[in-house]
Amino acid sequence: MSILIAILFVLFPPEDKINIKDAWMRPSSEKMATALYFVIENKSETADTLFQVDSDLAERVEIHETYSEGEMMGMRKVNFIVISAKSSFELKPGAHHVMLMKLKNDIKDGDKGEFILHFKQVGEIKITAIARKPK
Ligand SMILES: [Cu+2]
Repeated sequence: MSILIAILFVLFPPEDKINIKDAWMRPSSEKMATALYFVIENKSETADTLFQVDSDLAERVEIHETYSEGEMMGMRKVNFIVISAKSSFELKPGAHHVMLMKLKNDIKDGDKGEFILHFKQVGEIKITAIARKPK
């Protein structure tokens, strides 16, 4: 039986339930802030929740949303992002993003940074983001 399972595993490797694509961040300077963006693909049959992001690049890391009230545009902290089953969610300029505050070093075009994303269902996912200007 276990041989059969092993063969099936080789023929049909389990797909990652959560897939992170196109991770990038804006170049910025020490002590300043910047934002991290990426696409979350949820291929599973259940919703998942991103509730924390860790990074050594900044003193503080928060998940933010952008809002507008009349003429006023701003951003504020949210505690989590829910990604519905079989759907994807894009963090992008003018919308949800991960805010990096009080950067420990300059981030220049082409620099890479590592982040750990914490999800309720799948746990930790480590990603690498590249610094570039918005397209
Ligand atoms: Cu922000």
